[in-house]
Amino acid sequence: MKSVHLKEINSTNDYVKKHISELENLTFVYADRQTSGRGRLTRKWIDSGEDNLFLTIVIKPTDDITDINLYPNFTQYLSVVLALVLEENYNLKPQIKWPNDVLINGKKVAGILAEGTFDGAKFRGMALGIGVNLNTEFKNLSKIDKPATSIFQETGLIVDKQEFLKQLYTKFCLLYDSFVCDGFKSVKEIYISKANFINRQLKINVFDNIHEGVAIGLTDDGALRLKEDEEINTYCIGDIL
Ligand code: BT5
Repeated sequence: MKSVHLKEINSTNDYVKKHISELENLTFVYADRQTSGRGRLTRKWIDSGEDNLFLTIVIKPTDDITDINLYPNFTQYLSVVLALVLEENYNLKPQIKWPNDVLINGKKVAGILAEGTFDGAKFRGMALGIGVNLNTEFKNLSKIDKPATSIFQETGLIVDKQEFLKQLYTKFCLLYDSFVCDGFKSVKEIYISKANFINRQLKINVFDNIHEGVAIGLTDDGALRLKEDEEINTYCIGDIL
């Protein structure tokens, strides 16, 4: 595994964006402490201690990625990879909440944030960030503003961070070639088998516009198909409320 281990950093995504030219594709950059972890928009990612994971995977443009439309799907790809790791190694039943939150028993165990980096108009690469609550205890989970959990909270087992990183890296690489070749379609079936929103009445927020309907499925590109009254609309970005 190509990796960079940092003691403390503001954000592993910022580190990767800053150092993108010297970092190799698929390097795993992780930090023990993250002082300004970010979520989407202006949201924050809470660091509840160094026995949790703050990781950014370096994705660079390579010859095997021929379709630039693949990049937005990396977050959904990573949510599937993580869900499989949780299921196969920790005997958990993870759920995926569109587009890429991973939950256990309805509580968020991980968040994913991808950010592109450009030189003018030239795409230099992507910082594919993920925070996973490995060992957060209940008293710290309860300080988070939305329902949150950790692997430790769900299993009672202390998670070895190095072991977890290895499991994530192995699964990420195992499914990578078919993902690069076929895109979201290659993991769509697994994603849907873990999706907790299909056939449910939902409200989604898309750039501060609320849409309401029944989630009837996903497109081959990972966009949500929402039946609103008699219309079916597809959304490639948004938040389930
Ligand atoms: C995310 O945003 O869930 C993406 C989080 C990505 C974090 C990683 S850590 C490594 C890398 N470096 C960074 O700076 N970021 C990435 P979003 O969908 O916007 O959700 C953010 C919301 O999740 C917050 O507003 C809280 O409600 C909740 N939250 C924050 N910290 C949490 C935690 N530790 N566990 C569970 N939920 C949390």
